[in-house]
Amino acid sequence: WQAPEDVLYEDIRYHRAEGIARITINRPEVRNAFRPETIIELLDAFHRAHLDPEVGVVILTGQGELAFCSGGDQRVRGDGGYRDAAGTEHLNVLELQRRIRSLPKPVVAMVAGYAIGGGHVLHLVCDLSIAADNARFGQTGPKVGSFDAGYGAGLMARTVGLKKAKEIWFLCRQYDAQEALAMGLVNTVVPLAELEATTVDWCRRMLQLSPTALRCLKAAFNADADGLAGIQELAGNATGLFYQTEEAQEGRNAFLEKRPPDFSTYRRRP
Ligand code: 2NE
Repeated sequence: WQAPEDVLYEDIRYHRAEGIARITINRPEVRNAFRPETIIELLDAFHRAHLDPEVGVVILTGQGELAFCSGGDQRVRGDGGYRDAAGTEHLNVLELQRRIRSLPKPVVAMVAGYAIGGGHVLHLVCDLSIAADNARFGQTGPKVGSFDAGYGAGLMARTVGLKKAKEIWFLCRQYDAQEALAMGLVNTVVPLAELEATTVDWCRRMLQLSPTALRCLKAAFNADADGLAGIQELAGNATGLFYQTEEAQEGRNAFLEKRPPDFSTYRRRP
């Protein structure tokens, strides 16, 4: 048993219990739209979940039943990005997308209500998406003068196929949960009343599994789409595992003991 941990933020909530970190966008009055400060808090929360050895799985969700996230807060959109309180314009949600991808633990989007615009891309970059039957998905960029030509386009195409991805972006339609399931945009659809229980059940199942295997698999799934940064994630796991071998430790020990390394006992495996 671990003590629950709650961390105080303004725009989001962070709660950890039973190895699960739950990160909730808490701006229901704007359908959980994000402003730059929301993203700064989310970056911090995901970093916290990354570093916490007690956390094995992360849930990203929105407060309430009406929305997961409706994307960038249009009220603070300036001419070159989203304005923070000091007037600086940001597109820092892109950094958050990368952080979710590079977090070496599964991230599950728990979606009730709208996942729209930049909020839709946020669920897309999560490893798994569990949708309530009231969930609605879509991009609005071309309607509101915006687009996401990074993961929003490329990962979308890898997820639902090129034709469907173009339809999503070119028509700016909304799709219900069953349509999203049919196109492979979400993993499952459950009644709204069962959303939380199902999500926690899926998380508990993953917590039973090898964390190293899940970590390496996540990096493997991301590697090609993420280019050298993706290969770096995957390769970093190999380095971390190699460091745990006597062979690697012989190199370190020899340096510290100021002697030549002796790798002669380590066999070349086929
Ligand atoms: C999300 C959606 C479909 C919900 O519709 P509905 O009918 O359920 O609610 P309603 O009345 O539209 O919204 C409730 C309140 O939330 C605000 C609304 O203005 C409204 O406020 P009041 O009238 O009550 O004062 N609200 C909702 N979304 C907001 C937003 N994103 N920013 C600020 N206020 C918002 C419907 O609300 C909708 O379509 N929302 C807009 C979705 C959208 O276009 N998002 C931006 C896409 S661009 C983006 O996210 C992006 C990007 O493309 C690239 C980089 C970074 C960001």
